[in-house]
Amino acid sequence: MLNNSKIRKDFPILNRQVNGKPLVYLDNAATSQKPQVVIAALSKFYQKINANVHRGVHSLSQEATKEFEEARLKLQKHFNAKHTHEIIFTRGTTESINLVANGFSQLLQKGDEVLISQLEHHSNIVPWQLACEKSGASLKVIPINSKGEILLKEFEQLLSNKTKIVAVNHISNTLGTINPIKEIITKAHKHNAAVLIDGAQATAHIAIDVQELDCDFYCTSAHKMCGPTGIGMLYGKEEWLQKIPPYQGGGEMIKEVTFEKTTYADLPYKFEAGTPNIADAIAFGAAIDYLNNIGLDSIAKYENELLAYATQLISEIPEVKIIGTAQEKAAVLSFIVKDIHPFDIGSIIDKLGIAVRTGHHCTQPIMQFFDISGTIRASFSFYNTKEEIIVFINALKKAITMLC
Ligand code: C6P
Repeated sequence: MLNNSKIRKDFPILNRQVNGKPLVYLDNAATSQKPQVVIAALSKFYQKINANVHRGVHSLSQEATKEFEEARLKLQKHFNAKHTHEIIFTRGTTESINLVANGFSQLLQKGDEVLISQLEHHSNIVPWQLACEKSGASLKVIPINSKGEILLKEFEQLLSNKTKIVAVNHISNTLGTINPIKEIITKAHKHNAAVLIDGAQATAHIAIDVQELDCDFYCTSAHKMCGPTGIGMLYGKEEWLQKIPPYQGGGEMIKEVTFEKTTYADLPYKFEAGTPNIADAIAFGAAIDYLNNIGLDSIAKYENELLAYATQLISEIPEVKIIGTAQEKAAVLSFIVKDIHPFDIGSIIDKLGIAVRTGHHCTQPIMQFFDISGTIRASFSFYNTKEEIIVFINALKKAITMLC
């Protein structure tokens, strides 16, 4: 059982007021709040350990290097990668996907196909459009149904020996749909296509085992997992990371440089040009420890209860229509209110201390599918409470009375 009132004390920000009201933070899909242990890991690094990594013979640099590489080891263990060098530190999911798409742009040829789904975040669309533009490959889109679920039959029909990579999200940030990625990976592999999973919305809610999934790439951002912004992870199978060319050039990613030719460093450094985001990588490790101490299974169970509760209460409001009603859903509740602009609802409830996201959520193709301009999105975390959901629902009712 998750001890929610104890957990809330770990998050200093949850004590603050916004617009004179206690903060009710329901924008967890955008970014999560940070527990004190993560804040402390950051400040400890700068107060006691700060030095560049992999460069100095001096003790401080060696200490910083040790902590930085220990964070990589934590990620390897947490995601069950086979090798530590399969974990690349990036700025976040967006950079992880760009790294792979940029690499693939040099492997793809005219006639090849890249498959993504209608459910993707712009971060898992635009890099592939760029890769297709560069290489002459074509981008194909797996359709969804009116609940916001990927159509697996249509996916199978799109797969062929032309498919070189399938890139789909694990959980939709806009609808909360949990995609059947294991099935998608198995089917894609039958056609020898690589699979990239955009796990930005999944890793704070579901325990991920990349070997069990057998995905070729898995991407996430620390800031969605109670960790800092500006740091994330690309997991890649060793053979793929060997195959794709470096993403950026600079220090750290080289073996030998002459004006005639440069040879690249071994994995993972081939993909980590320049001074890395050392403090944030270490704090990412602290965030993973924190989540594991609570337990991802308990987190998922508790968040599912919050989602069911909020869904039940919001369904009783006649003006509300939920967008995204997949069978398998994470704690994301997107909805519209008649023809009222989502921004207007968001602004009114913000005055009451409630933080939700409004708009297209960087998924314009989902909005086009549902023929809407945007939604109001409440996304829940394990530090939210049923009482906060009641405050949110009451505020929403108030906004509806004002606007309808
Ligand atoms: N979604 C949201 O409010 P970055 O910005 O690189 O950390 O993550 C990008 C990203 C990629 N894929 C998915 C499924 C995501 O949800 C996100 C980030 C936030 O929904 C900010 S747009």
